[in-house]
Amino acid sequence: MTQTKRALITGITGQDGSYLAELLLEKDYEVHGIIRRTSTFNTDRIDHIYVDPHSDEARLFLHYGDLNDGTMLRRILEQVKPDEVYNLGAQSHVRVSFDSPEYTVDTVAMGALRLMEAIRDYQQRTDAEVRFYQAGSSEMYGKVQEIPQKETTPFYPRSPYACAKVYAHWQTVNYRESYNMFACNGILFNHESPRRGETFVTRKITRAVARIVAGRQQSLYLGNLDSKRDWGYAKDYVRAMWLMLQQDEPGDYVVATGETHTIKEFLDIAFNYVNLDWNDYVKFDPRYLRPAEVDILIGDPTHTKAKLGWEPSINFEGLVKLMVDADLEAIGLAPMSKQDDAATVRQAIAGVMS
Ligand code: NDP
Ligand code: GDR
Repeated sequence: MTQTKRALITGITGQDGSYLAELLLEKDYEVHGIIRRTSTFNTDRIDHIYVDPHSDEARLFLHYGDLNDGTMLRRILEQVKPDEVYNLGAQSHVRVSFDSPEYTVDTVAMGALRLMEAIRDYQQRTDAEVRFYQAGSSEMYGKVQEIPQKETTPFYPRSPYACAKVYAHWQTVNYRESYNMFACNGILFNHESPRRGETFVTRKITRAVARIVAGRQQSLYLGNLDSKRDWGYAKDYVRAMWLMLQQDEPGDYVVATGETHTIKEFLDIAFNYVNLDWNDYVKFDPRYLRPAEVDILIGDPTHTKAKLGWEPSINFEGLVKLMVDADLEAIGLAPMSKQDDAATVRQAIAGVMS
């Protein structure tokens, strides 16, 4: 009989944490997540997989903790005794990191260090192997050095967030080389889903599309529409994280689609899908510009595909439509994919506008 594996996830309430928890439960893991204490519940993304821990069925357990609190991390590690740790927790908004650099760096850079130190001590004391995944980002590439970006492309971070991720990346390499830890860096390019936070540009757009269709919003304020991103689907990307920790040797992996698109192209598909023209709704607000922008990201996933056998399941257009459909449904409208013709949407708009 195989023994149940235990995984510990920081950032389990986030987009990726929720998909990863789902995937690991499907694979019969016992899943433990670190959540922050909040004055109201913020577990919406994982409520559907949560079972009362008093039940024999429970395989998902939540622990209060914070990446900024090393004592709690150590305590949770001792308690959970995980086989795998996925460090997904972060202040993950690039624009916000310019406003709040100290907090961002403390969570993203020092948080990763605190967690790795806790694992190092736990491993040394118990002799148990703990496999570690660090959520690295294409933002680390920042200012263009090479296109497409791959594992060997030099980093040139352009925000406090990206600098902190570079620190965490190199500490992960160091813990692997210094302490023989099974530590992997995923260098993940932008990945989106209906669970994407509402202030990231993709979800901001698809949510606005649904609200405009429902007559609840008239304008959408955005910043730079010319930057290019390599957008994939979050559900595919958490599969790559898991695969990294199942290999014989630890390593670093670029996870990307290999395609890049502007924000304008995203707007085109999202608004055209509901037969609207984004030029009629989108307005510029300089508040959403960054002091330094990352102009173009496009990843080369060749190594990851060959080594992990990983493939993305959905293309750019499919992703945008999936997100618009989910936001239409969330607001109580029929998704476009289930409508016979787009006239229904025009009727819906006419209905709510009249
Ligand atoms: P989200 O912003 O959706 O989720 C972030 C998670 O981190 C939330 O669960 C949040 O908790 C938690 N968190 C924030 N601060 C702390 C803290 N101090 N201590 C513990 N937990 C904390 O991010 P994603 O799911 O999109 O991304 C997951 C990881 O992958 C992040 O590290 C991100 O930087 C990285 N990444 C993401 C990419 C993407 O395109 N999505 C691409 C590359 C890397 P709470 O709910 O309480 O706020
Ligand atoms: P990013 O994602 O910074 O790439 O980081 P985001 O969606 O925030 O920005 C993408 C691009 O869109 C432009 N943009 C806007 N962005 C936001 N958020 N809001 C706007 O109104 C707006 N208008 C234009 C931005 O300038 C930028 O060029 C995401 C995060 O998930 C990180 O945690 C992760 O590491 C990287 O992806 C890979």
